[in-house]
Amino acid sequence: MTKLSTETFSSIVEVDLENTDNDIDFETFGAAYDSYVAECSAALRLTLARIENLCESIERQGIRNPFDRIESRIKTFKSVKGKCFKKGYSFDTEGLHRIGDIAGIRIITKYIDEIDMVKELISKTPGINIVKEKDYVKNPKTNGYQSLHLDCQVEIHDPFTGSKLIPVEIQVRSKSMNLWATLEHDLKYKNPNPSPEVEEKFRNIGKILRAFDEEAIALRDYNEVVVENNESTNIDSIATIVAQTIS
Ligand code: 0O2
Repeated sequence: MTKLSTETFSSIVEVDLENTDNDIDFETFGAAYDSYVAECSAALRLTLARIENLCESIERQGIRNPFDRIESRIKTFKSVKGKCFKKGYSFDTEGLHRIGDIAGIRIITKYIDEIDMVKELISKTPGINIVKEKDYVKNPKTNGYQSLHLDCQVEIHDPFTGSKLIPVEIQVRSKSMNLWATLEHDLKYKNPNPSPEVEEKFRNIGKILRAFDEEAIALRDYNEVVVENNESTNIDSIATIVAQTIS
């Protein structure tokens, strides 16, 4: 049975604005954050439960489960303040509502071609509505960042305050893309302005990991098609065999 990981991930930018010269009322903003975060947490729990149900139904079908690991987090107040500052959003409820990733889920796949499978499965899951998609897998960012971002809306029901649509961001990426993003996250955290040489190295690592991801698919298909059919063959002819099998 699928066991959902309870791991959490942390935010990249945690700007501390408390000590800067400004007339922002952080106490009122903090109260608005606390009440909105309660709703975001409810939406996050609902979404995770729906993904868990989805994983169980995939396993009942006996098909390969593309969900290798699932992580989640609620954006900290410090990180929310940093994002409002960076984006020029107001430090109030309106500004909070413009941030689409206070509730965030990260889905890690083993193979790169499972990213679209996950998207397809989530799009068919009742109660999780994909409203916008940013595909940094097909169009990586200039720094080399790759990941599929699904901006979703999840309805929460409260007997006292009624129903509300809450944004939940789902990031889907392969293990290697996650490794890259984690390394870059750590670097940015320690050094927000890396040198052009370091940035170039990250772009190159991104390319190497992408090539690895493509090769991993070939190896997986080799195992599934050639080994399971008990055929002995040269690994160079895998592509031909796989193509023949698929067509
Ligand atoms: P954290 O650390 O996740 O809290 P918008 O364009 O306004 O709809 P947004 O949120 O500005 O959306 O941008 P986008 O493209 O959805 O990316 C937001 C999140 O993706 C980031 O959240 C990171 O989690 C991740 N991300 C995007 N670019 C990079 C990158 O270059 N490197 C790494 N390591 N992660 C990235 P936050 O809020 O920046 O931070």
